[in-house]
Amino acid sequence: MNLALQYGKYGLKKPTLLAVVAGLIIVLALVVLPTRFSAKTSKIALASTAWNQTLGFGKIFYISMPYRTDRQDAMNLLASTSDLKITLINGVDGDGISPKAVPDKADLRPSVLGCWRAHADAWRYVLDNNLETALILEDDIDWDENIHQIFQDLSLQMQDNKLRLVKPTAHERAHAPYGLDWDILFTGQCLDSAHPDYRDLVQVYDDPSVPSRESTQSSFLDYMGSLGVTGDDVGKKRLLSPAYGPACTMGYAITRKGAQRLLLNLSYLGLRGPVDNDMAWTLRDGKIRGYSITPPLFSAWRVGGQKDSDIDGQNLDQPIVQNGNKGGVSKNLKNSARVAMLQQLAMDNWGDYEKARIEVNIDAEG
Ligand SMILES: *[C@@H]1O[C@H](CO)[C@@H](O)[C@H](O)[C@H]1NC(C)=O
Ligand SMILES: CC(=O)N[C@H]1CO[C@H](CO)[C@@H](O)[C@@H]1O
Repeated sequence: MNLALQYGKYGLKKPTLLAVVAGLIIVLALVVLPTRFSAKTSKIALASTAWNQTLGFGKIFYISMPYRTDRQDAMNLLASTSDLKITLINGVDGDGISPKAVPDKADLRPSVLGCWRAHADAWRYVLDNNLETALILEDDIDWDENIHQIFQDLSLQMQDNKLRLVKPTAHERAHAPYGLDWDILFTGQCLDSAHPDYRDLVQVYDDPSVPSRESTQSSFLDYMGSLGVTGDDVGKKRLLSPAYGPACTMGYAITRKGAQRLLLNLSYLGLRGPVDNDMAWTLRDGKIRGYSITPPLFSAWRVGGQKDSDIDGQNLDQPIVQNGNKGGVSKNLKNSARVAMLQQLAMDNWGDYEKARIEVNIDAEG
């Protein structure tokens, strides 16, 4: 029996079989591998926009009362040491808002109303300036010194994440480091809760900058536990999950669509409570799509005393703590950028001259 006959049993001639195998190898080498490879490299290239001065967002805003020049100094200084460009949105004095301009149903203290107004101004700016995304921060916060790397890792997770309902569009693949399938992305909440029926919707990923268990607030440990992240994973993993009950607005990003939905439900149609509460109610109602990052990436910097709040009765009964910024603390961060900044800018000018002088003398003697 010759070979040709043997292959003939399977309806193939030897040369044909070889050609098919060779063809498959060539197709794999020329088409499949490079496409997969280039999809991966373009994902990485897009994620690397997190290294630009606005972390890959259209703009970074921070909200600050005009009179809190101390906090504005601090935010500009901190941003500069992290290579970030931040744009001031003026905080609003609620007493100055005309009753005619107060949204329907809003029955809020002036300071709480003013807080809502400043956030609404930021949403408006996004529409007015045709931004696709913006990150909105408050003026009393801290972040990790590896903020760019943290956002690059987040971008790699978000570009094609498993919470998405539709595949990313060509535009998103080319230009949107965090995708555009969400309205609001909570990156600086002070607590959150998961939708009881959707606990399977969570993307868990490694991040070397995650704070240890000891540095993580118990509300976040509880939240992570409710989504199955416990034990040794605490202190190693971050979670991307649907926002359902977030509180606080120390840092969140919005898309253009998000700015529209917020202005619709939290201005045009009325306002049911403080801005963060109404955001959470709107998320629960399912009228807006949000994601949360846990542990969060922005955290309050607390110095103690009166300076810590411009909202809660302005804490005027409390003293002004001297040495506040030097003794301040923030939670949920592994490497506080405010602490790192002191190191980064520290110097010993005369000590340096002294060392140089000693070296010159040693050289001269040698
Ligand atoms: C950073 O990248 C984003 C996304 O490409 C872009 O919209 C933004 O303008 C960039 N920021 C700066 C300061 O170049
Ligand atoms: C203030 C206001 O009207 N908010 C609305 C936001 O959307 C939900 C769901 O449609 C309504 O129930 C709220 O009343």
